[in-house]
Amino acid sequence: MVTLLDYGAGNVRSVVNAIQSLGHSVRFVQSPEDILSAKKLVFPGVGAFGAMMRVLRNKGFVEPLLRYLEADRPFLGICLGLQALFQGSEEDPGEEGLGFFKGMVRRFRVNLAVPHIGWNGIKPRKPSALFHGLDGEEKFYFVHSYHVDPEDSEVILTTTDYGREFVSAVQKGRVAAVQFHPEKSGSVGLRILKNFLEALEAPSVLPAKAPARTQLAKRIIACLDVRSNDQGDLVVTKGDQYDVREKGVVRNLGKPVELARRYYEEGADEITFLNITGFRDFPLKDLPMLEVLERTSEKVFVPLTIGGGIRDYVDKDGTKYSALQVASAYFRSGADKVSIGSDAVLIVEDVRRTGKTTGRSAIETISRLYGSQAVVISIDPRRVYVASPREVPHHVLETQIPGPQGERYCWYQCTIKGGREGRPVDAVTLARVCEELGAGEILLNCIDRDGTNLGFDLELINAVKEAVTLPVIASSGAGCAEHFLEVFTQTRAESALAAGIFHRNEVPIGAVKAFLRGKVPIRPTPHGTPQR
Ligand code: 1PR
Repeated sequence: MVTLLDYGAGNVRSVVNAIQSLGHSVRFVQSPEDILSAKKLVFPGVGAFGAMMRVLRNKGFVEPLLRYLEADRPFLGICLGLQALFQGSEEDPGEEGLGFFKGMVRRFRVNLAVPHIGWNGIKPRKPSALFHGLDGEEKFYFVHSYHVDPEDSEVILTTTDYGREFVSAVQKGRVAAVQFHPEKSGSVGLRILKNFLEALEAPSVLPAKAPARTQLAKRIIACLDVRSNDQGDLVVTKGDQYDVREKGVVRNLGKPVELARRYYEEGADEITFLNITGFRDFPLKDLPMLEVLERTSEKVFVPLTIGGGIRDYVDKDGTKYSALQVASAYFRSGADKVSIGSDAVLIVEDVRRTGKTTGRSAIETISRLYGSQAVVISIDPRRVYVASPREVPHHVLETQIPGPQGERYCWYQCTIKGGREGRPVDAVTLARVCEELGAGEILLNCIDRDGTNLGFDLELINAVKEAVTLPVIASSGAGCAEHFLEVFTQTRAESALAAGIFHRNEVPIGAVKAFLRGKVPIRPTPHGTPQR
C-alpha cells in the first residue's frame, strides 16, 4: 500500500496510474494521521510553491510530514514535492518551505526557454537503490521553471544540464526526491518508481554510464485527430489539408486508445489528441473523449495533450461552462496540457481591438491555475500570397516558394473551426500575443502542408520561432524521417509532430528516431520497437 499526498492542486491521476500499473494500491492522505501511519509516502507536487505550502499548513500536514521525514521513512517527492523539502522558494519569497534540506529553490536564469520542458538526462553524483536497471543514458520528462539549490552537497543525487548545471534529484537515507516526473517518463520512469516501491533497501548502485553533459532531447509527437464517424463511433481520422472525408466518408484510421498505446510503445515522446469537431460539440457532454483520456492514461506514461472545444460555452439549457471548467475536466481525466485553437484566435482579436487584456480569457485563467506549461496554442494557418509587404497589415515574409502569380511575399492567415473560417490575424502575431497572455507552448500546424508528405513549412516555423521564446511544435507535412532532421537543423523548433505517416505505418516512430540518432539529441526508443 502506497500513501499519496494529494493536496488538491491538479492532476495526480497519472502518478496513481503509474503506481497501480506496478501492482501497488494507493490510498490518499485525508488527515495528518495518514501521513504518520504511511509505509511509503509519495508526494507529487503540482502548481505553485506558495499555494502548496499554504494548503499543507492549513491541513496541518507540515508537522507530521517533518516527523515522517526526520524518522527516515520511505519518501519520494516529485517536482514541487522535491522543492517543498527546502527552506523557501523565489517563486513565493514570503512562504516558508518544510526546511528538511537547507537551501533555496531558485528560478532558472538561463539563456534558454523557461520553463525547462522535455526529456533530459541525469548525471548521478552518488550510488542509490533508485538506479537499479538504469544504464545511465536514459532521459526523463521535466517541466519546471525553478530548481533546488541545496547547501549540503552530500544530499545531491543527480544533476542535469539546461543552460547551467542544476540539481535534478536529492537523497538522504530513505528520503528521495526528483525534479523530473517518473510517472511521465515511460518505462525508465516506471523503473525508478518500482525501485522506490520495492527495492529501497537493496544495495546502492551507480548506472554503468554517466553522460559528461546532458542534453534536452528534441521531441517526436504523435497526433491523433479524433471525431465521430458517420456511424457515431469515435475514430482517429486524418485529413488532406484538413479535409477528412474520402468519397464523402470520414477516414477511419483506428481507435484512439489503441493507437495511443501503440505510439507510446514505439517511443513517442508525447501524444496529442485533437477533438477536431470540438468547435461544434461541447466536450463536457462528449464523455467518450474524457473516457479516451482516462483509458489512455492508465497505460501511457508520457505527457498527453488534448485539444478541441476548450472555450467558454453556454449549452441549450442556458447553463454556462467556462473554458477553465472544460480544461479542469480534461486534467482530471489524465491530460497534462490542453491545446486551444479557435478560441485563441478570437481572444487575440479582442486584445488587439480593445488594446487590453481582461484576465478572464481561457489562456489567462487556465495558465494562472495550472501553469503556463499546461496551455498549448494550436494554430491553423493558411498561406496567403501578396505581391508586396505593404498590401496587408500583417506580418509578411519573403518566401522562397513563389505564389501562383510569381508573388514573392506571403503571410499566414489564422483560421478557426478547423480551417473553415479565415480571420484577420496572422500566425506570428497570434503566437506573440498568446505568449504575453500566458501560453506555454505553440503547436504550429499548416493547412497547406497538412497530409501532403511534402515536409514541414520551414519558413512559417522560423517566422514564429523568431517572434516568441516559447517552445514550438512543428506540425503538418512530415513524409519521411529526413523531414524531421530538416526541421530540427533548419529551424529552432523543439518538437516535431506527425500524424499520417505514423497512422499509415509508412514511417514508424522508431525509424524516425533511428535516423535522428547521433544527428540531434533524442530520447532513445524503448528496446525492440519497430524501426522499418
Ligand atoms: O478550435 O480549439 O476547437 O480545436 C480544434 C483542433 O482540431 C485544432 O487544434 C485544430 O488544429 C484541429 N482540427 C480541426 N479540424 C481539423 C481537420 O483536420 N479537419 N485537425 C483539425 C488538425 C492538424 C494536425 C495534423 C498535422 C499533422 N490536424 O495537428 O495532425 O497537420 O498531419 P500530417 O503529419 O499527416 O501532415 P478548437
